[in-house]
Amino acid sequence: MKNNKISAVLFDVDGTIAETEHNGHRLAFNAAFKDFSLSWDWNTKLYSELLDITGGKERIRYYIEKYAPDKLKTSELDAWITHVHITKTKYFLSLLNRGLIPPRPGIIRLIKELRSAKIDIAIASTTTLKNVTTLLQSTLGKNCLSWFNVIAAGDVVPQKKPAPDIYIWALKHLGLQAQQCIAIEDSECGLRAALAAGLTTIVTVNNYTEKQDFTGASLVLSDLGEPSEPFTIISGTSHNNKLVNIEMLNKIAFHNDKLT
Ligand code: XBP
Ligand code: MG
Repeated sequence: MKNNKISAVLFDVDGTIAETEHNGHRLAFNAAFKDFSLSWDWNTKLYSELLDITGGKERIRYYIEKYAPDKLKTSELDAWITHVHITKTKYFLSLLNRGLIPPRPGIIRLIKELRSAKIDIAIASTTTLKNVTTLLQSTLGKNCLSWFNVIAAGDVVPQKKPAPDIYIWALKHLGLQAQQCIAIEDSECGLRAALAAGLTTIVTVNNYTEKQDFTGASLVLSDLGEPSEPFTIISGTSHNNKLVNIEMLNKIAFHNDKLT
């Protein structure tokens, strides 16, 4: 980190850039299940458990193994899951394209600030690449993809979060060391992945993740905050800042605080 200044920020997508899970992915899974004449209904309580399995295809397989073992007899089960997942992605993209999934507070502000300051911006997500690009474009405008130095998503690595692979892949393509960067995550799985890649990590919680264990994070916040609506600190110190901006990110990275 040159002169105590960060070189890049790596953003998780689902739950961090937008609240995509409850009224996005979950609804899309349920809509796809209907198309396949399945009576499966992923309600809030069940989905909260299923979120421990990152990746939609992996999540469907886990559900089958635990709650619908008869389906294990399906011939070419992996291909069948992929087929269901393609339908699920179609529904999810349609929700995004209808503007039904807005960005979380502070996201647009911080990304624009990083861009103006020429700090690298990267994405490290478990979700399908097309979901990421569509969400970014519906949030930041059609031409925004060039703002991102690296978009790491989905199946580019075999092991999804909490494995560090997607962060390691993103750092390699940024050409940066973890110590020069900060990750922003929303979940314990995501935090574990970022920490295992050596990244200082800030967590912005949501309804699904607020009770999770964020040991090792540098700071846990309600959200990134806006000038008119500062964040709430859940744990850690914000060094007297009321919203996450570059000045604060540099302090967090330099102080190297870690929650125990
Ligand atoms: C996000 C996920 C994703 C989505 C589904 O985790 O777990 O799997 O729920 O996306 P993270 P796909 O925010 O930690 O990246 O169905 O496209 O796999
Ligand atoms: Mg997430």
